[in-house]
Amino acid sequence: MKKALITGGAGFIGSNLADKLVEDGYDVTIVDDLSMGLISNIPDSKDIHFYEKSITDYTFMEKILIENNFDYIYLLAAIASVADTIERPYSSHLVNQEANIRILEVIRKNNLKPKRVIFSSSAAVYGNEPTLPKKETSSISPESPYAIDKFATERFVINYGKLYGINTAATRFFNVYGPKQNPHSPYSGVISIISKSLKSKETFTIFGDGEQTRDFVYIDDVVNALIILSNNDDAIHNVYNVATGHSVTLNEMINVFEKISGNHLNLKKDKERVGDIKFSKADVTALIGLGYSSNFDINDGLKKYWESL
Ligand code: UD2
Repeated sequence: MKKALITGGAGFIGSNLADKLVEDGYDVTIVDDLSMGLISNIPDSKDIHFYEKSITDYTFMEKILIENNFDYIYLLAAIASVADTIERPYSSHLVNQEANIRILEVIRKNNLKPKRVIFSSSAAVYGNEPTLPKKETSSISPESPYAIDKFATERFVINYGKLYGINTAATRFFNVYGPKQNPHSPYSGVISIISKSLKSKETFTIFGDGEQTRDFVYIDDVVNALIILSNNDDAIHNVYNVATGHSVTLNEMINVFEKISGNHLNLKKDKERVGDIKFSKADVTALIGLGYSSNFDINDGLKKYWESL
């Protein structure tokens, strides 16, 4: 039985990945301190082993890594809110960077040989530099502590791989949406916030004119991308945008969502969010080269998401 570790496995992306790995017959260990994740996200299965621990508990992490000798390691635990990292740059750094490097150190010093270690980086690394679409080779401009830690850790992960012979890879997620994204956090993705407003008839606040664009990618595409990166050796020591390669404006997305749900969204406008990126879109040619295709455009993704709710 293949053994996988998912840090942040009670979170949005991690728990969806856990669902898929369990379905595919993996033995899955989840480490999550439940600071953002929810225990209810974790699939109920005898093949899941859940530890309510922070990845900054180095003694625990070392023990679990050595004892289990995982085949696949998914580094998804993070302080995922950009705003939160601006409030507490050092304590978030300890999670978003330091703890991940400690994991790499345990792997290096104990000569562990996982088939893959995948770190989740972010489109945030591209910052406000306006050239689109973003390729993995585009210039980067990490501006928040979040983006700086994501970029630096991504480099550590890739180069630890090259220097010490570890099979590492990294993803740069664009705007991921789908089931299990916690809509109650003010920093949650805009689509989950809108879904909550559509259901409860609460007013949704749109920041700016709604003409900002995003490359919204459905969670099933993201999980599929993680599986491809796990199984295709060409992915080793490379970083990949994970997105659809298409973008829509917020206004367009809201239109589609209203049609699908059959509900009207009560809207109010507020000023543009400080530091908001106006336009975003990924080039996913590199990931397509590994066999990926995005199966959910915004229409299909929102439909599946709404049905799941
Ligand atoms: C995404 C990531 C963030 C970081 C960033 C890098 C998510 C949830 N966040 O931020 O972690 O990687 O990309 O660029 O994926 N909006 C509203 N009303 C709301 C909430 C949001 O109008 O109540 C707008 C917001 O101002 C932005 C757009 O919707 O223009 C998308 O916001 P978001 O928070 O979902 O994602 P983003 O792209 O700011």
